[in-house]
Amino acid sequence: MNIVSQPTSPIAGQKPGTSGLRKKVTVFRQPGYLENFVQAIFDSLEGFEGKTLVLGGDGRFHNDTAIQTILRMAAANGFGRVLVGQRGILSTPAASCVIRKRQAYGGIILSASHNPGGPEGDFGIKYNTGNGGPAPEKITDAIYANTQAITRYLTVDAGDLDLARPGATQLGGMTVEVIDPVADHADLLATLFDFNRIATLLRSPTFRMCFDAMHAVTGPYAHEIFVKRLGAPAASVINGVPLPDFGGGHPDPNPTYAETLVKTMFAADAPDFGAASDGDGDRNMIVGRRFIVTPSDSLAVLAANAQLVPGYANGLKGIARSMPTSAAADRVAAALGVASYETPTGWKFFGNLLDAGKATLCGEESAGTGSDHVREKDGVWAVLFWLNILAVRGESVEAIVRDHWQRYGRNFYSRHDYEGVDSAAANGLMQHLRDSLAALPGQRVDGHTIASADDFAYTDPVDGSVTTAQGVRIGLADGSRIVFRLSGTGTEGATLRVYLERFEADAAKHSVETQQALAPLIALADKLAGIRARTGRAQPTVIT
Ligand code: VG1
Ligand code: CO
Repeated sequence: MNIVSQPTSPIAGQKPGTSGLRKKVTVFRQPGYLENFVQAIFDSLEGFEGKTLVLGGDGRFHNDTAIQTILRMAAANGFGRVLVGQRGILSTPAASCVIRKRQAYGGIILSASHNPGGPEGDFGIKYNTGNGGPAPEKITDAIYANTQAITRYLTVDAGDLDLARPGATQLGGMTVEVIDPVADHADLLATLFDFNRIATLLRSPTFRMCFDAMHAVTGPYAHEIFVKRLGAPAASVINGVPLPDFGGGHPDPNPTYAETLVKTMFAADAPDFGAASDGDGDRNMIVGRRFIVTPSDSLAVLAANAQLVPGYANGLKGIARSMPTSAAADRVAAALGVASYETPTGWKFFGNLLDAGKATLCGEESAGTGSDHVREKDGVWAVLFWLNILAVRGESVEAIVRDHWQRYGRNFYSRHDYEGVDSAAANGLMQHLRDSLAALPGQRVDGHTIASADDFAYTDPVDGSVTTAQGVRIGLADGSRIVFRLSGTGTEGATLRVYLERFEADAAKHSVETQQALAPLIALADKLAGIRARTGRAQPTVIT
């Protein structure tokens, strides 16, 4: 088979963000766009000749075409074997699981996660290393540098392969093995949780669950695990068929976009437990009957109840959370006497802590939770963790969370997103905040005393790498906090994220509505950053 060296030239803007390179499908379909980036990945790697690459995606529009292109390029670049999910499907956590279990050199995951799909939607690609986790910045920086210097990409002269049936075929000197996308991941999850106990709960006539796969990648995983292995009624999984455009929806499991689930869980005859996952299956949303669990609280509750779950019964090594995530998990870590870590946003920053055995559980306020079983956040894992806790405690989701607040206090928390803001306005707002940092501490504004103000920088405790400019943090004298940062996953304009947090020890005040409890902070955020004036937005696009 002919290896073709195709001349090409750099394409601007191929800089990976929080989680890989994300652009509009129309951008990815430009000649050479995907090829340049994939070659830049391969050119940043060493010693992969003859080794195994894992390949799969969330099934969104363009997934199948991109996979065929990448297979040809992997063969031309000298990989020995590619393990590709059947029909090109692998959820992000499943890809991480397969990389680890099969000791692959690395993997390529095609996904724009929670971003919408379809011909006018978004597409994305990211590289994961041999530990199964997202490439650290050292590698993503090298990939970006390669995209700016590229002169050729390598491919082979071959047609498309049939990826519908499991089994092996040859592509030039490389073996392509089509694997079951679900089995390895489901088997791993079965080792962590008490499947017998969860099965008893799910088969009980007095317990009902609703899992919304949002027409994204978790449909087949949910069917296999909840329905086939655990015996939940088939109707427990809704929107379970993955569609290239996610049925026109926005596969982001939050109260705004998971509208069907929220309606179901707030109806008079609501099920006992509701959950959803995102485009690529790494996020989770947990909902009780008429009760939404904030992701930051969910991490804290999982940590506090980990001893009830077989895979974590021996204790946690530590708990890591991204900086904007609420400090609820820190309180649990302190009570357990284990270390807590605060990292920049994005799962790639947890990899070293997990590899070094410093952390067992990790979480982000954006509905991502996971553990050292893989090196990605894991939506179905989080759902099983909750089910395991519910099965053991026999209480409602709401009762468990309220009991948690009673014990540890409540970290009122909310994130306000302003999507599609003019980039210059968003950058101007951040610059204005950065310029005011030095003068803020000690100031009194509308009755609040500002205790600290900085732009979050992180020194990795394992390899000493430093990451700067990760978000402006403003701390108040009463322990409340406002964080401002710009999203690194969007494809249109800028998304401003404002994270608000206030601790309340007094259980008598735990039932106050969240936005009301945070109202003084919301007003202060606007005053300090000039959100309305600078963005022209009176309201956030999404509140979580
Ligand atoms: C967002 C979230 C972040 C998450 C990232 C990838 O990033 O805030 O917590 O790790 O998405 O999640 P940003 O830069 O837009 O805030 V996913 O489910 O895309 O893989
Ligand atoms: Co995701």
